[in-house]
Amino acid sequence: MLKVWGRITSINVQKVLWCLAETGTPYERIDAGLAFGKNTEAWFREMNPNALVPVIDDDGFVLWESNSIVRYLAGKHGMGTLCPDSPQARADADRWMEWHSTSAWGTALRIAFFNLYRVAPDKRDDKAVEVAIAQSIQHFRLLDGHLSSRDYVTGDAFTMGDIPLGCAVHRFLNMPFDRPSLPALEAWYERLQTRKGYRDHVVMKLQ
Ligand SMILES: N[C@@H](CCC(=O)N[C@@H](CS)C(=O)NCC(=O)O)C(=O)O
Repeated sequence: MLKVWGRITSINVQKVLWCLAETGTPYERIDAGLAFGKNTEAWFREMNPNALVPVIDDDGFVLWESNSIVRYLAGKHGMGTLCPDSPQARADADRWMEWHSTSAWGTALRIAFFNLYRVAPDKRDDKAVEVAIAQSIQHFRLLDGHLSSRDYVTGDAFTMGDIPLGCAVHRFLNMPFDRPSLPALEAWYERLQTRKGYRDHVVMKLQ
């Protein structure tokens, strides 16, 4: 059976678990990372030399990098739905996955989250948090504009393109800071919450 290493509070693990739920793929999850440890041990580094979660082992095929895992699972178990058939539609979904993961704002959201949830209050870099929040708002505003004329990031149907951004939007809308009203983004967040996999693996108290 497919194995997933990673703690459920990791946003990158959440992407994978949500994708597995969407495709109805059975799996075994093993806690790893932060308090659970394991990820810095030699046997784990043999799987992922970065010592990070998530990692999957699909019948001997070991893969790390959460977006690559989502693409792999969507291609294997969700061709024509999660992973669009046409090269153009697939590239469109891919584009939004990349936009989240490789842009400066994706990093900004991580900086804000890290400081607010992983750093003791007296050690927080408040200036960095302020800048990160401003950048995140600017980019979620862009996504809000994009979603004002479609239900999901690539159009009428839910695809793998919604997964990384869907995980990020839960954090963005639930972190303790003021943000402008972003109606299309909020409607999309509501729409995602009708999906069991999203509710089960992503919509949780931030910690
Ligand atoms: N680019 C990697 C980043 C993975 C990553 O940063 N994982 C974090 C959790 S979100 C991690 O393993 N941190 C160390 C830990 O949890 O101990 C991916 O998308 O999979």
